[in-house]
Formats: sequence, C-alpha cells, structure tokens
Amino acid sequence: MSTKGFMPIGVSGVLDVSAPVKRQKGRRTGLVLLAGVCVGAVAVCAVLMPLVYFTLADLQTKVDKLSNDQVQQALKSHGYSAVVATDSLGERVDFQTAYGNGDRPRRDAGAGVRPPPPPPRTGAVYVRWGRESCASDIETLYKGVVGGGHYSHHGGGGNYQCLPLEDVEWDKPQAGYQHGSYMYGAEYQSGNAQFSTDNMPGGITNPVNYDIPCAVCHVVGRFAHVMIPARLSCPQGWSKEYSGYLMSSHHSHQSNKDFICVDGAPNLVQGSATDQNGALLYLVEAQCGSLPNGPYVNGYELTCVVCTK
Ligand SMILES: [Ca+2]
Repeated sequence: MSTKGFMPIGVSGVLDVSAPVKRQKGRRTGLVLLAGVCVGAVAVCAVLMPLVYFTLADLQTKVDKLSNDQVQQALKSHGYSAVVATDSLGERVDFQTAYGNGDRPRRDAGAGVRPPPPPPRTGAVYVRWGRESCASDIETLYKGVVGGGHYSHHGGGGNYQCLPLEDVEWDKPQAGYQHGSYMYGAEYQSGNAQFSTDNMPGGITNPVNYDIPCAVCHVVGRFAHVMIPARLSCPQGWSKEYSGYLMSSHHSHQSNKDFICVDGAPNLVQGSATDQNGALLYLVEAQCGSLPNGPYVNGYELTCVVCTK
C-alpha cells in the first residue's frame, strides 16, 4: 500500500519535510514574547502604584487642610474662637468656643466638616422710663429711679439716668464735695391731665412732684430697638414695648436734657411727693411754623413709642 497521499506537499509541489519544525519555532517565539509582555506589565505596575498611592495621599492632606481653613474662617466670622482638628481622613472635627457653655467637643464619624454652631441668643436693651419693672415676659436687668443734673445748673450731665436702687457699689469714696458734677433725683413736673392713673399708688391721681421709677429691660430674640416720637404704635413687623409721652427739661431752665419716652401709665415712687426740685421732667409741646403744621398741632403734647424687632 502506498503512503504518498499522506506526505506534505510544498508550494512547488515538492515534498516539504521542514514545515512542522518551523511551526514549533513560531509557537516558542510567541510564548516568549507573551511572557516578556507580562513581566514588563508587572514591572510597570510595581513602579507606578506607589507613585499613585503617595500622590492621592498628598491630595487628601491638602483637601483636609483646605476644609479646616474654611471652617476656621467661618467660625471667626461668627465671632468664635475655634480649634478644629482633623485627621488625614477627615474623620474628626472638634469645636471649642470662647463662650465655653454647652459647646462640647464632638466627634463626626466620616461626615467631614460640621457647620459652626449658632451664636448664643441675645436681644435688645432699653430703659422703660416711668415704670418700676419691665413687662412680665421680658427680663428686668435692674430697677431704679430717674436721676439727672440740677434744673438750674448750666453744666452737668445732659441726659437722664436710670440709677439702680439695689447693690449700689462704691470705689474709694470721699466724704464731702470735691468735684463739681452732681446727680439729683428727678420729679414729674407736669402731666396731671395726660398720664393714666392705672399704675399709681392708691388714691393718687396727680404725679407732679413724685419721683420717677425706671427699669432697664432686656428683650431676648429681638435685636434692635427704637424710640419713635409722635407715635403710639410701631411699624409693621416691630413689637411695641410701651408708649407714653415725650418729656424733657423746661425751656427756661439752665440745664438742657435729652428727650425721653415716659410710660403713659407710670408708677410713682411711694412717699416721694416732697417738692425737691432736682432734675425735673416736663411734657413736650409742638411748636408749628418751625415744625410742619398739619401732622403737628401747636401746643399738643407729643407722644412716643418704644419698639423692638
Ligand atoms: Ca398743652
């Protein structure tokens, strides 16, 4: 039996016994190249991975520092003195405020930076002239009596003061008079027909010659206050604290005083009806011509209101 049909035949038709050897060599070369590529890839990865890792770590540190700087600035803009500590992963933020009341250090697990705490609540302060205490829902800082310079003196203080009656404190006082500026108690000198008698001691209807109480009031949560002359009500959105009459010193007296708003239903200091004539308060009347005639009327007693918001 002939084997001729099973022999490889070359292009030229001549038998090619070297073809299997060439294919084996080609496979070997391919395997070598593949192994070389793999070894090269591993080597490149080994070099690049540490570089990528250290670059990312450096980037994270810069982001943390930037966040801390922003928080510090935000806290300072709110009036806080703050210490912010953040680790390299941004997992811890502590706040310590200058107030030190209720702002404990906090741990923030993974959330990064917390917003700064809100500022403590506070509010407006005003004097309620003519009343011995503030409204029941408002803090009375202290109660007192009205004082000022003497009505017949040229100099001295030009404004009325609310002098406390309790916890008066002195520092190196000298007996006798050495200095020339004086504080007198104040009396109502007019207002018999205007002031309400609702808050006057029993049976008294005329406040003239009585000493004038006052209270300093702190209203929490409303931050501005204004006294508006010639009004009994507040602008929309404002809260009325009290209303009454504008009072000041007499035009013919030597001592000028500020205008103050005295409560329209005043208290009187009990047992103070003696006519001492120290600092004096008079109702204030409108003078038209200089003031526009229309809203204002000659001789009318000016009202006033104290508002907060
Ligand atoms: Ca009048």
